[in-house]
Amino acid sequence: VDRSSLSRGALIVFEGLDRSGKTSQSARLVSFLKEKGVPVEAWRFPDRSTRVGQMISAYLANESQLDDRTIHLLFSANRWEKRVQMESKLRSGTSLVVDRYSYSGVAFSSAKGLDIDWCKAPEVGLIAPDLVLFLDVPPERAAERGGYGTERYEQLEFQKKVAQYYSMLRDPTWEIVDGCLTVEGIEEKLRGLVSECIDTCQKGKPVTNLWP
Ligand code: 2DT
Repeated sequence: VDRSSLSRGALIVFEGLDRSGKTSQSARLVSFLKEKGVPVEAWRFPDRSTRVGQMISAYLANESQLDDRTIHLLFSANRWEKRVQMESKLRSGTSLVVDRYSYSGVAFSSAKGLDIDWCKAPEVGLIAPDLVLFLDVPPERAAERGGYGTERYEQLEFQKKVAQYYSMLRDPTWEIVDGCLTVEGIEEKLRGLVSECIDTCQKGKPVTNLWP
């Protein structure tokens, strides 16, 4: 028996439009898990700390121009450069709560007009999330929330397209959570879903790769 797989951590991903509450809910979830003594780390993509991440960051801030396929592959490379570390964290029992992952990669690039299967291809072989928490907020409602920033993509018309592509990416690992509930209401739902997921992973659910 491979005992290491009996206590692996869970890969939990947050997805949703800009201003859907991902970042604050993932922070609340991570503190909750830490208080319970669950080994957990908060991750996010893009990871702007790497050299690839710095190229992405400059692009998002409109400080550099890249064609749509080039930036798509950089976002993917930014996940690939973290894959080994991701797998070893999970196998050593640490759960990861990740703000955005491959679904953002595909939804945002295909919203620009790139072919969805072309967009999915470079993600094949990355670790598949055990749970995707999609915070569902209509684009119009998200736009009303304190306004967007100045980065690329933070515009209502574009966000509407992203929402359409997100809905094509739903798979059995997704839980759609109503992002218009109260902060506490959402938090409560997330806690239940995540505790169950961590439990299943501890009991030996295998680590698999994209796409499910
Ligand atoms: P944040 O505001 O969450 O840092 O997102 N994006 C993100 C992509 O286009 N492709 C990807 O693979 C990922 C992870 C979504 C920065 C923006 O980058 C977009 C918003």
